[in-house]
Amino acid sequence: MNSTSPAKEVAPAALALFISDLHLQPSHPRTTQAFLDFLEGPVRRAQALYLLGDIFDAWPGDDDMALPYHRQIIDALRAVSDAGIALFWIAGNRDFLVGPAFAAATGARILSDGAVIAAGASRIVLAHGDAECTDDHKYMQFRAMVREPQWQRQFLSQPLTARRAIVAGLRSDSRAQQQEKPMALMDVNPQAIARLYEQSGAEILIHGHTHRPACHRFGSRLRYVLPDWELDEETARGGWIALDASGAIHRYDLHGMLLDDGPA
Ligand SMILES: [Mn+2]
Repeated sequence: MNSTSPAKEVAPAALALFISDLHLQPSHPRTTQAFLDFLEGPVRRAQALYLLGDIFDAWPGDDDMALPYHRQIIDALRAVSDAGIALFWIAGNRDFLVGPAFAAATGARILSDGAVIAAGASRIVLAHGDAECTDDHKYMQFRAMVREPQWQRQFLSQPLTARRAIVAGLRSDSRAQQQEKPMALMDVNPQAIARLYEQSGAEILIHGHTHRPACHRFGSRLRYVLPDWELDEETARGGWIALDASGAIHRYDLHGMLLDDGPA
């Protein structure tokens, strides 16, 4: 089986794949289908899939799992874990209310933001990325509030219909604010990133959130930023990061084509 040309040889078997920021929502059918195809395709040749936040554009609580749209996503994730592929989940700023019932239904393990995994001889720290956007003081205050267990209990005690409306309102507020905020506020803060390396002891960081896909190098430190997925607008974008058995990390575009980051 050596007949594939290099151009067609995409997304080889991997130890782990990393994605974030799909912002899945019923009004984005192409993005949703691309995610389902990804779960059926490249993910099946991996041993683990790490979902690093904002997989859903909104999540009012695990009792919304019965919604047919959510059911479809959950069933597709369940099929992946049933196939023996480990699923790991880190909350984003949109889907931070995903909880134990979702984890049980999908077979995913929920990790804390800043979790560290081993990759050969090196360590990789995983984060959504919102906690490192410390220049956005208003957001950091909001984040501290909504991550409090007491706030979450109180929020989840409201009727589902009310929560759906609140979550939809938060989304449109955040979209309006994003248009007013200076670009620098919307990116990670260098000191916050430095702290993440120091606290974790890792030299490699993978995060999403900023929608600015890249591979940044600072001396021996590497910072990979995941792309967001958007196939319902004119220019389709998306992609993932793969960790292979040798500990090498590569970025892939939406079509599974390798993006060249040059020598490591
Ligand atoms: Mn985000």
